[in-house]
Amino acid sequence: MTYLTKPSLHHPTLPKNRLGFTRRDYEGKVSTLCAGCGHDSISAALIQAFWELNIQPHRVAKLSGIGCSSKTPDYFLGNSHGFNTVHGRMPSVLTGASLANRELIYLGVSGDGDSASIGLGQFAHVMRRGVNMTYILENNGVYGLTKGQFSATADKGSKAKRGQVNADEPVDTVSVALIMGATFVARSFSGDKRQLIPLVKAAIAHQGAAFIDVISPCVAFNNHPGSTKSYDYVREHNEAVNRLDFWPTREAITVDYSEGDLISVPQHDGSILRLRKTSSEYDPTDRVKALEYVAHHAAKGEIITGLLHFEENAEDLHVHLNTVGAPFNQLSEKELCPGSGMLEKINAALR
Ligand SMILES: Cc1ncc(C[n+]2csc(CCOP(=O)(O)OP(=O)(O)O)c2C)c(N)n1
Ligand code: SF4
Ligand SMILES: [Mg+2]
Repeated sequence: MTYLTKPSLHHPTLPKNRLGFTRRDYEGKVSTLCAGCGHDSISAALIQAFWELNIQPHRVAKLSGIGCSSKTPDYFLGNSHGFNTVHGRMPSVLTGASLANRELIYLGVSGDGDSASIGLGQFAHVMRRGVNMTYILENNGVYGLTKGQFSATADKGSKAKRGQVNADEPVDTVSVALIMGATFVARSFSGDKRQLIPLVKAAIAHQGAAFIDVISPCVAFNNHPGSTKSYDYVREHNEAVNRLDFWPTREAITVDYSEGDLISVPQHDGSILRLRKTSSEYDPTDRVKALEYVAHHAAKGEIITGLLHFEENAEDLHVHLNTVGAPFNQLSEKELCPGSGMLEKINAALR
């Protein structure tokens, strides 16, 4: 047996969201990952975020590539649509699905091996095209599923479990996303759910390419002294530049911060992000400065986390392409195949 289905019994006193669902309704199968794997904490954060946002599970489409990280969509949102693609190809399959039906909420889940090596090209293009999605990269610096080889995000000088030292420069996926024009870019840590859950909620509300690089230690192959992706290392070197709070429209804002430290950002759906700055010099609206800040602190061995960049009035691929609003499966044959006359017209316009 390769997976275990969870029993569907519900305790009557479990808290329910506005739709009447408990957190159990957002869970999936029993995880087969190693006990303590950071990826399981990310699945738990996703369950919590979707439950708190009162999103009907059938409105979500989860897509992934390969690796332990890409297995995780089986462990949350069991009542959603899912597509486990092949190595590094999740972004193009997700782009196609999004173009065919913009009414679903798209969640891409990937690993550092999946996204930063064979999938680097697809990762870059899905960011620059502004595909409306939340892209979660579960970053442990190794190929966990194939027994712990260094991945392209492993830091130069980082030590493998058996002592080999990584000589290659790392691919910093946050910097790639920033350079490629992603309109929501964040970094977080699987061990910090207070930071991760609001970031996920805000990314889902964002209209455009939202990217969260989540450092997610691999307890089997990359959690030893000398690794820069271990629980201890990340806890010691984590510098959060801000803390986020997220309010769906219908809820009153109850927390009060001093105005100097606060940025309020309305989202396209009317929800509000509130960013409490923990670093007075950090401005998440300035893409170039964000790049510089992340690189400057990485050189000192610091891992900068929080909402690193956002564009308030972001546009997505549908706006860029002026696509039709209705999902393709709701269009008639006449609308989908307008006939040879129309094809001739298009061809004539291209001559
Ligand atoms: C085309 C292709 N090449 C190689 C593999 C072998 N492979 C399986 S998982 C994996 C690495 C996954 O690493 P990562 O994305 O970091 O996921 P993790 O297991 O660390 O979460 C590789 C190379 C594959 N499945 N397909
Ligand atoms: S091998 Fe590493 S990444 Fe894979 S489940 Fe185990 S701890 Fe997680
Ligand atoms: Mg990995």
